[in-house]
Amino acid sequence: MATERTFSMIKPDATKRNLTGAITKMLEDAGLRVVASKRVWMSKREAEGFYAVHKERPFFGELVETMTSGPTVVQVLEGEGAILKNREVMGATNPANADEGTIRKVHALSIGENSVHGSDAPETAAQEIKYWFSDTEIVG
Ligand code: DAT
Ligand code: MG
Repeated sequence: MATERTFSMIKPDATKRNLTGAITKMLEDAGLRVVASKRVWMSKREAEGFYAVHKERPFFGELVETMTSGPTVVQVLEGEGAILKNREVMGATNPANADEGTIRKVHALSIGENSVHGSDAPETAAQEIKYWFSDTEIVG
């Protein structure tokens, strides 16, 4: 499998509980390398743009409100098969369905406050990395 980059976010529910280090360690322990990282308190407009694919969903308002409720840590992760690997370490969207040992099983509070985001495909990974980072901010 090829070395890939994916986009990850540690969401406000997790930063508020001081879990940035604990979650980053779970990502690193899975073989992912943090090649870019910054803390941002996203605006409503940034959250709406980032999650535009979900704008017709009934939970969109709640999603934007949650994502703007505190600081987020946005990261680029690099590794073999990084996109799928990150999704595996994250666990299912609803923590009630997440496998043991996954970030969402261990740390998420609910389906809405589920602690982490990860890109789901090469196209979204490229788009999402570009949404938050310039090329010079990524140091492999
Ligand atoms: P994922 O974050 O696992 O890729 P997704 O892309 O389907 O999941 O949804 C994006 C986010 O929207 C998800 O992390 C939390 C929120 N969300 C999804 N379904 C929801 C629901 N039924 N109720 C509340 N929030 C939801
Ligand atoms: Mg998604």
